[in-house]
Amino acid sequence: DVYTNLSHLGVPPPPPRNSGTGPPATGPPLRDCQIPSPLLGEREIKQRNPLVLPGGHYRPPDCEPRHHTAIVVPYRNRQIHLRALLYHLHPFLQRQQIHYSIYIVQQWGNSTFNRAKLLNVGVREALRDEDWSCIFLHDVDLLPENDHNTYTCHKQFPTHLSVAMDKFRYRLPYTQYFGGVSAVTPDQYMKMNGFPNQYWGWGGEDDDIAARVRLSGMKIMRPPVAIGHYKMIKHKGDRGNEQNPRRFDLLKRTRLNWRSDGLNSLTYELLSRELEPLYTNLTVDIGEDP
Ligand code: UDH
Ligand code: NGS
Repeated sequence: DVYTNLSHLGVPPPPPRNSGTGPPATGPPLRDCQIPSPLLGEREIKQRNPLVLPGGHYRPPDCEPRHHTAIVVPYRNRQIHLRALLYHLHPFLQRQQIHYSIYIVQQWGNSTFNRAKLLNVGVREALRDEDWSCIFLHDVDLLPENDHNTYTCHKQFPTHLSVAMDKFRYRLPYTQYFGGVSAVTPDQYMKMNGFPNQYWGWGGEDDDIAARVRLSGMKIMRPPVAIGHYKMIKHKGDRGNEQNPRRFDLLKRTRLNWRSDGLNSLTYELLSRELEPLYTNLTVDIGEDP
């Protein structure tokens, strides 16, 4: 310790410092902080968002909202990511004065994950609740970083929002990329016959959705790269969502299949619909890869 070496020069010893492991210098000793921190729970997030109603529903209290947006999140077994998303998204959407609800569409069971089919279920169930003017399709691990990235829809065409993700060094990885966060109006969704139901496992379903946009006579709108910034919470691949080896074959056939596979061929069983304090929890049996 440098002070010990200076004591012979008359330099007074330092005040006792909190070493980080022992008790603090004054007052009674503090108890160890709990792990995991109890301040990170959904109850605490609810306290920070007192105007959010059961089901994760919010309406600006002091003005008539111009936008009515449902946020649909395909989900299974990502609790830490879900908390971070709720912590971040509720205040973000309230700052934008949007009337919104958050829907978590949870795939029941252990069959291979099917992101696009869960999105179809989410859109259909959200539209049972309200006449949403815009539906956001939102991965659980993506946090918008710019308040001016508004969670609203373009009147004519589907929008891709996550154009600059940190993991792609804030650039689009390729021109047709449509993964992460996107948005459609109910009309646009209908026009493209929703999303494919046949992509079990990781990859390709977002490319199929992008192809549907084009095949149904629309194009993709995007915010400027400087606005569409997202942070992705780092994670490894999930068990039950291994790369889909059939994705390249399926993509070759989007042009033939998009009219017959999608919203108009969707079947599922809704097992429960719970109004949690911060979101609507839809648990759904979507079957399995035949
Ligand atoms: N999802 C779940 N649970 C799962 C799988 C996927 O909730 O078990 C949802 C979640 O909303 C996720 C989205 O589906 O954000 C997309 O899945 P993903 O995060 O696996 O896709 P992404 O392309 O990650 O973001 C690729 C796998 C990362 C492997 C990296 C190894 N280097
Ligand atoms: C493409 C995938 C997309 C995926 C994108 C980014 O290759 O589904 O990479 O992946 N398409 C196919 O596999 C056909 S990422 O870097 O996030 O792992 O979204």
